[in-house]
Amino acid sequence: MGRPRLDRRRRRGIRAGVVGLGVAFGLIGLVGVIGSGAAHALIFASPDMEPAEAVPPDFPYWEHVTQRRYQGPSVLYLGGGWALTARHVGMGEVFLEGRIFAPIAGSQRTLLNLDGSPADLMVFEIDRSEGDPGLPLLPLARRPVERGDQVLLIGFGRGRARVVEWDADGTSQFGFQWDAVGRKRWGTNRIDLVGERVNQGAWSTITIGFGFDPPLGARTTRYEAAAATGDSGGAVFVQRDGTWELAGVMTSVTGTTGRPDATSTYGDRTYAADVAAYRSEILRWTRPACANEQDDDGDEAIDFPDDPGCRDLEDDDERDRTDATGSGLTEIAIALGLAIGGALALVFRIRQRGQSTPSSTSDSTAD
Ligand SMILES: [Ca+2]
Ligand SMILES: [Ca+2]
Ligand SMILES: [Ca+2]
Repeated sequence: MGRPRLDRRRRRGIRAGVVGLGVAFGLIGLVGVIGSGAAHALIFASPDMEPAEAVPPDFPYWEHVTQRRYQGPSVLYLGGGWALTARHVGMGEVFLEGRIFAPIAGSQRTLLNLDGSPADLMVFEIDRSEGDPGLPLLPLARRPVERGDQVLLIGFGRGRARVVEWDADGTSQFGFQWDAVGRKRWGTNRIDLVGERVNQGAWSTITIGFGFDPPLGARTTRYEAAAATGDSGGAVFVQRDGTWELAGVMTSVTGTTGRPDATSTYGDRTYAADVAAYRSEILRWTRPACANEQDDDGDEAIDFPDDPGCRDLEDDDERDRTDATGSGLTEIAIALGLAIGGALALVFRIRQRGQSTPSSTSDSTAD
């Protein structure tokens, strides 16, 4: 990770943070995958704020959060053969249900903002020719989270190693140095800001963000955590009406200057791409016709189970069997129309001939 800057220089700070989260330390993250892992992904506000359970209770999408095979940052499986991650993570082989799935060359799409500029967010398709991971479609948040919403974070980032202290303008500061390995863990936080545009090089991303609060703070959550290297591409989930929805994809962190590299401190902020802002484009690229929330066949019924042409959510054609028969009828009707046209033409020709024959007969008679 480069040197983060203060908020006034947030853009530079975010750029530096992004490199740290996803790419520069990615190879070290792989060590964490192989290693025996006493470590924790995400940085927790205190050791007793780390969850005891390996998987969040009553959470159905744990397996959808996975990682790239080689560089180790996080990748989200959307179901239906498509993966979502930060653009700076990029596409690659991913682990799902204990197997490795290769990406399909040329399938990657960088998601765009309404003004056409690219965001730090991308989708790519995985090769399922040797079997489907068998995971359901991941629900995507329809509306952005709001300030104060509690969120669940899941990523493959580095964990918290030791406390480090440094001097900043004459006052002693402390933080938590990141360990050398990444591992899949979960934590919580509370949304502090929404709709902030984060610019990083060529990418401009609509984000949601949350601060890293100390234990016992007024806004501190039970498993308060911040992102670290390797959490790029990791998930931010929100629960609404009993359903978990993907609300964000973690992309970057910002913090104050002067700290040692690879260190988190209270007040740091984690940013995630706002999934609600990119939802329609994600659906357009990644969802079959029966799950894309569009009326693809113009019968005013949308998707499974409302459109009777949809066998299931993975069906890529909203036209149903009746429609297929209908097209058969259309062909028959066209054929009949041609036949009728031919008959009419024939009758016409006969009548022409019939008319002309007497006249010619008449003529010839006249001859
Ligand atoms: Ca549809
Ligand atoms: Ca339809
Ligand atoms: Ca239909």
